[in-house]
Amino acid sequence: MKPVRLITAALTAAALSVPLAAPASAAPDHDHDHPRYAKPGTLRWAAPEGLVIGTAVAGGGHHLEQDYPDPFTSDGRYRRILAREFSSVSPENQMKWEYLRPTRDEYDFGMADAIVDFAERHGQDVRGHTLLWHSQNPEWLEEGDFTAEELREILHDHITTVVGRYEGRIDQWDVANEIFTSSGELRTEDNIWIRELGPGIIADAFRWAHEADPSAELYFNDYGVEDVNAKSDAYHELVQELLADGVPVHGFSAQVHLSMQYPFPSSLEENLQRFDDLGLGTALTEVDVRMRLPEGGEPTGEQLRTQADYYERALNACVNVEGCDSFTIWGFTDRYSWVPVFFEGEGEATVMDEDFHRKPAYFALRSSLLEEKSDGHGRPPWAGHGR
Ligand code: 9MR
Repeated sequence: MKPVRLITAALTAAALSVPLAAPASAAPDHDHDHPRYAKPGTLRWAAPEGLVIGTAVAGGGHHLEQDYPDPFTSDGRYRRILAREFSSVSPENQMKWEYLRPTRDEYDFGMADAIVDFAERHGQDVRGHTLLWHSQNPEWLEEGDFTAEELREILHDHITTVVGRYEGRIDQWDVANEIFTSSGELRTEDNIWIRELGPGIIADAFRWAHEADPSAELYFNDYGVEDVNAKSDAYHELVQELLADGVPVHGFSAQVHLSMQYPFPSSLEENLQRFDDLGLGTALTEVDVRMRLPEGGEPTGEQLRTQADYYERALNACVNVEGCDSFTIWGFTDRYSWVPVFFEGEGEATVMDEDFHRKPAYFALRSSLLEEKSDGHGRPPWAGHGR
């Protein structure tokens, strides 16, 4: 195999005033609610012990086609709120294959390193997203003419290199993302790994990730699995098979991209609970609640109240399940949300408006968190960890 070149200087460290240091090997002690980080009045401050409140870190993907510069590196106000409000971050695009792998022989860790460094400086967890997916793969991979043996080696090298680089620094990895269709069939056509290497590659991906970082919690992550339904049933079955085979699977997460056109997924808690009952951690990883906007683009008061209610119910489902230890929203400001770019006529899906003003959904989350904290329903220290 050719030597692999690491590009870390691609992102100017000076511009970020972040040293591009080699990753530490020991797991940091995340002091999420240390007063130095968790200022009174913020979401992370309101959160009960054992539950992290996360957000996606805007950059890459749809942002590249917008008329603003990279939010994470260029928007000071955005960065301040990111640090202040949240105790966990998920790179929105910056750890996907198309970002990390410009060519077969190169890794570009510039942005991923910057996010992990940022998180450490602000006492935040990191959720790594994602290692095995059918989407946002580079062309050299999707269009390449590789043998099965070569593809296996490419995936092994990727997982070993990426997970190993952040050993002890990434708390949860979305190892396999969106591997089932809505009817609960494995994506044997559009997922290159499953198509070319067979379903057994899923177990291998978890094994390789575990070898590279035994302290990271390894997750299945998907959308449309909020309710008990055919798709979440498929995960429930697969996970039991893998656990019986001793495969290191530690968690199941629902993305929770909701639309107010549809009723709230009322069996969310029941669904998380049945994975919890298998001994898995659970998490909500990409929560947002979009709405159809009236003429003029401004949501009505009633729409904002309904949205707040959806957010609150999603949070409560997680809070009520003991091992659900991470509640992450997919961006915190409408300024940078993926929603209007992907759904014509819909938007306003996040908890802050375009000018970072907090919406009813923000306050609903905060008061629910506070209530939970003051009720003394602090979550046991083992919640979601190494059970
Ligand atoms: O928010 C991401 C956006 O910037 C990208 O353009 C898009 C491309 O697929 O991916 C978005 O994030 C997705 C996430 O990685 C997986 N779950 C669905 C998310 C929304 O599409």
